[in-house]
Amino acid sequence: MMAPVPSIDRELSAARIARDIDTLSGRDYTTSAEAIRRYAYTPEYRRTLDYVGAQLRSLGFDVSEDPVGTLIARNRPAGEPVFGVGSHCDSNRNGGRYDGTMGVVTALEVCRLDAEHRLGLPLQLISFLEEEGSGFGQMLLGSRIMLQRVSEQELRESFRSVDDGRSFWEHAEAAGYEPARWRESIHALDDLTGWIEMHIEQARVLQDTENRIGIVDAIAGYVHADVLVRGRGDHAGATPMDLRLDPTLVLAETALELERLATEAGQGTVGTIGEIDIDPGLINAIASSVRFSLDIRGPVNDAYRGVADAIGAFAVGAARRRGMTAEFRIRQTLAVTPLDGAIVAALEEAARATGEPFRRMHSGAAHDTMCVADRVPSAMVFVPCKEGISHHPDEEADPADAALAAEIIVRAIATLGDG
Ligand code: HGY
Ligand code: MN
Ligand code: MN
Repeated sequence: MMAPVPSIDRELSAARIARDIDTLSGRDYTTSAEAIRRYAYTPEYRRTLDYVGAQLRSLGFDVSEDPVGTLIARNRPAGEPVFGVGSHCDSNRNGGRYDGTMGVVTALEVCRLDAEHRLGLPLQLISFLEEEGSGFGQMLLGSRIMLQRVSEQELRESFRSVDDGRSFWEHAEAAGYEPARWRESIHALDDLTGWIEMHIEQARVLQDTENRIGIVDAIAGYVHADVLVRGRGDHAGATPMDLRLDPTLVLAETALELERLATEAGQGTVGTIGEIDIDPGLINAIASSVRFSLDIRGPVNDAYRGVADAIGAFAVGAARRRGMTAEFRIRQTLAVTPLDGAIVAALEEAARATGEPFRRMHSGAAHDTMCVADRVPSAMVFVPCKEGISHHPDEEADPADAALAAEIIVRAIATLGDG
C-alpha cells in the first residue's frame, strides 16, 4: 500500500526543476552557443547523462545504461515491479532548453518527491538515447532500438552519423557501448507496470485555451522519407532556360504539391520539407542534384500515409516530366499511438484534484512513448510552451507548470499502485 500523498510544496519543486534546466542549458551541455545542441556520444551529452545520473544516485537509485546508451535508473531491485517515468535529454540541432529535458528533470522531481515524502513509489526513470535523431538522422532511435523496431543491418551500416558519415555501430563502440547486445535493451521494460512521459506541448493549444496541463490520449503517426532528384549541373549563366535539367524545380513543385495534399487531406495531417541538400550549392552553378526530406504526420493513419504515397509518386513524376530522375525512399515510419485509458483516467483524476485547468488532447509531435506504449500501458502529460515555439532556441516553458505536472504524476502513480 502506498503512503497517502501529502500536500506538495510546488514552489520548491519548481525551483529544483528550474535549477536543473538552467544547469543543463550551460555551455558544458551543448555543442552550440546559439541553441541547445546535444546528441549521442558527444562529451556534452555524456555530461548531461552524468548530471542526471548523479542526481538519481543521490536519491539512492541504481543507475545504468543499456547497451547503446539509454539511461535507466530504478529504486527497486531488478525483477520487482516499477512504474516508468522519463523522456529524453538529447536535443534537436537547433533545440531549446525544454524539449525533452524538462520531461527528464520533471521525472527526476517525481523521484525526489517520492524520496522526500517517503511515499514508497517503485520507480524507474528512463532517458532515451537519440529521440531527436540529431546524431544519425533517425528520430526515436533509442526507443526504437529498445522495442526492436530497427534491424542490425541498419545499426551496422545504414544509420550514419550526420557529422562524419561513420555508422551508428562504430560510434556506439567508440563511446564504449556494446551495440552487439542491442537486442537485450528491451529488458529495461520487463518490470514496468506503466509509463508516464511529461513533455512540453510544442504547439499553442494549452496556451490559447488557458490550460496548464494536457493529458495526452494519443500520439500522431508519421512518415519520414527522402527524395533525391538527379539533374545536370551546368553553368548558371551560359545555359539557356530550355536546355536545363534543374532539380531545384522538382523540389519547388513538390513543396507546393505537399502543401496542397496535406491541406486537402485535412484531419490534422501536416507535411514539412525540413532538410534540403543542394549539390554543388553555388550561386553560379545549376544544381546537379537535390536531396530533400519529407516529414508527414497526422492523427489518422490513412490520411498522412495517403499523402506520403501521393507526394512520393508526384516527385518521381515531376522529375520524369522534366527529363530527370527522382528516387523516393522511406526513412522510417510509426503508426498513430493510442494511449492507456486507465493511466489517462488516473492522470485526469489527479489533475482535477489540483483544481488547476487541464484538458485532454492528442500529440502532434512524436515521442518515445510511441515505442514504450507497444509493451507497457502508457500516457503523457503536457505543459504549455510560450507561443508554441519549439525546435528553436526561443522555446520557453514554466517550471511552475512542470512542478504541477510532477505532483499530478506522483498522485496518479500512487493511485494506480493502489490498484
Ligand atoms: O519531431 C518530433 O516530433 C520530436 O520532437 N522529435
Ligand atoms: Mn521531445
Ligand atoms: Mn523534439
